[in-house]
Amino acid sequence: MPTPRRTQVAIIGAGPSGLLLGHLLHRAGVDNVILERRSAEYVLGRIRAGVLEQTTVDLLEETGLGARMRREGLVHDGVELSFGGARHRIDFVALTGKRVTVYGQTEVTHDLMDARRAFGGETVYEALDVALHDFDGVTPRVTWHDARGEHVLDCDFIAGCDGYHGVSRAGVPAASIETYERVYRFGWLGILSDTPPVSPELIYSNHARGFALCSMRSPTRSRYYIQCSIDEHVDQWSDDAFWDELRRRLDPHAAETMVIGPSIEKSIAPLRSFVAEPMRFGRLFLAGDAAHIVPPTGAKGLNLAVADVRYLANALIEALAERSNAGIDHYSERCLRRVWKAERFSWWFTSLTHRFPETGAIGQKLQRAELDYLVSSHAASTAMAENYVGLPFEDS
Ligand code: FAS
Ligand code: PHB
Repeated sequence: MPTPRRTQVAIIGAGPSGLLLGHLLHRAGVDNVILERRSAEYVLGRIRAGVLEQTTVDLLEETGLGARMRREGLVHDGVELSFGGARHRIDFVALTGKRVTVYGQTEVTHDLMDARRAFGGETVYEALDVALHDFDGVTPRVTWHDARGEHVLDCDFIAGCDGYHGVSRAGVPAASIETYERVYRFGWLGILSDTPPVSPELIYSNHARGFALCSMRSPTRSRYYIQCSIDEHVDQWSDDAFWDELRRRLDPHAAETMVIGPSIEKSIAPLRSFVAEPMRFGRLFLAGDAAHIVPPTGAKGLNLAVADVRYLANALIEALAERSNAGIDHYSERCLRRVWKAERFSWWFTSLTHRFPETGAIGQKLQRAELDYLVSSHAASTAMAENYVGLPFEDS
């Protein structure tokens, strides 16, 4: 067996959760190593989230990651809901005093990678067969192999930041974990195109043919989604077929003014609501998609991951620097309070905007009634807005 190396925190996964945790720990002088199954190029090639809550923006700014986001991020004061052939604006600033920032997850990941490279943080890419050992004791260990051979890493703590399909949650004994899951019978067909966005703010559309979302990455790059059947394959959708279907699901003005062009990325994402409880197992802590998944309708996935990592970094720093276990003992309970509120909002907003054929004609009528109420009631609009812009952190 190779000679074991040692670090304080072994982080599994170099997505936004793992990279941000490594960044926050490094800033506090906590040594950490990240193990990532894929290459850096592969990680950057995944097109994911687009909307950052104010709390996420503030954390990135406070920790030296805000320069490019300030330059290139698009600050939005509201969103539009499209139904019945018309658009209705939800004014975040008037209702909550807060905004959101459109800045793609790819860019956040890029900034995190650049920061890690600048401080010389170690990320092992293409680390294969990562395995977690003895995290229920006091000497956790991680093993893997790569092009250089077999590796052993001893550590004080392991952070499972390896997403829904990762090895960390899978390594927890079934008797120690409870999971809650709802799989939706549809997916999101997403397209990225170098075309100007159809509207300066996002448009969420409830239409008899199905949900559609108009988003963006910059003034010259758009991101669009349409609800599709989960058993469809992306190869079944030509660009022309996508643009035709998208325009049929939007109000006449958007449909007529939309600039279309060739897709530079096109993929189908499944939708699910998923939570694993608890999020801590001895010296193993789950964060981000490794512990929970939300349907992307509420733009919560990435923001929830950031909130977990903020709590986890503070807890591990307290345990390692101040020898206090208060933070790690409360980590799971503190994260799950926020997680379940985001799960509820994401489920509610998905239920309100998507087609559910099994609910029949009355289902559409009830959705329309709730949408009419939502846009005409200050209380209902405020409730939607304060969840969308992000609930405050609970540090008690
Ligand atoms: P990630 O899944 O991003 O990262 C986990 C990392 O761990 C990956 O790099 C993976 O390669 C690595 N890994 C996995 N197994 C490993 C192993 N055994 N060993 C080592 N490494 C391993 N959220 C939104 O808000 N809006 C959206 O539109 C949106 N769209 C999405 C589309 C898709 C297809 C998916 C899957 C998610 C989407 N999300 C969206 C949610 C997404 O943004 C996540 O919330 C975000 O990526 C969470 O980041 P991480 O927790 O770091 O998980
Ligand atoms: C995106 O721009 O990718 C995006 C925006 C809002 C969502 C989901 C995805 O709710």
